[in-house]
Amino acid sequence: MGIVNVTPDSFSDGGAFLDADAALAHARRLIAEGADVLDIGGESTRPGAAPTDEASEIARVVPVISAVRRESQLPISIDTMKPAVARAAIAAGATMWNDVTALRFAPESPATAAALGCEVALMHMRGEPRTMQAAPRYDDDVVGEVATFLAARADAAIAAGVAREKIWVDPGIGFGKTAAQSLALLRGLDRIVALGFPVLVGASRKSSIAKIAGDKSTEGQRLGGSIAAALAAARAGVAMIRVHDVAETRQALAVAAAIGQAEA
Ligand code: HH2
Repeated sequence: MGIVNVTPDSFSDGGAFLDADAALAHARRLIAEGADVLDIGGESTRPGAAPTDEASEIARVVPVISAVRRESQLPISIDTMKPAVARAAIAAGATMWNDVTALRFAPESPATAAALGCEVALMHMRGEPRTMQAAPRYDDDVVGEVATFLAARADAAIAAGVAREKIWVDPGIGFGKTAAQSLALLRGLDRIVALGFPVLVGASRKSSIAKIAGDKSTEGQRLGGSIAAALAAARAGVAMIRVHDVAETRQALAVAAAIGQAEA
């Protein structure tokens, strides 16, 4: 899954793709690099980010989704917590609703997801983006807590009418987690996979990569660590990996898969 941020303040590439034409150019590049899905977002969820209003978010993402859809049949995911934005994005051609609040932001979110009939990614987050990194605490077993939460959110989505086979789950690396907790989740991904839903994981360029590595790298300097996380995720059975660097990640996954294959 290649990331297309249409925001002025995303933690990694914010601002660079604010212009719809620039976002489209970036989307084209990720498609050429071999992305299987594009994740298009118009609101930053970086720690401390200010919320974006619904109309601005729609105005950012819809032109990009429509433009990509005009030239490609690739699945498109809309990264939003707002049901109105999800509705507009799906109408413009998106096929998945990627919700970092796991359909908890608005009371009508689960019913909206059911009515849209699209795929839905349910992500674990402790708190909300503005405050989530303020001393996140878990019981001893962060993986167990996240797995229990994701199972409960999947149940809630199904109860609201979302088809079971449309549901993806995501442990939310870096969302209300210390680097040690994110590391525990990367180590315990097999237990999230065991829930029985396809798993999506995004560790690409996140600050936890630098903290785990013990370096002072900036976002653009975290490709090596991001690839290490992607390989571990693939090994654990994760179905989709959300990344900024599609070509490099694909190459790493291809080589790791080839090495892992029995000799013909
Ligand atoms: N991470 C980010 C945003 N959306 N969605 C899912 N399902 N999983 C993630 O790990 C995830 C996500 C944060 O990354 P990015 O979009 O690059 O930055 P920003 O949130 O500032 O737009």
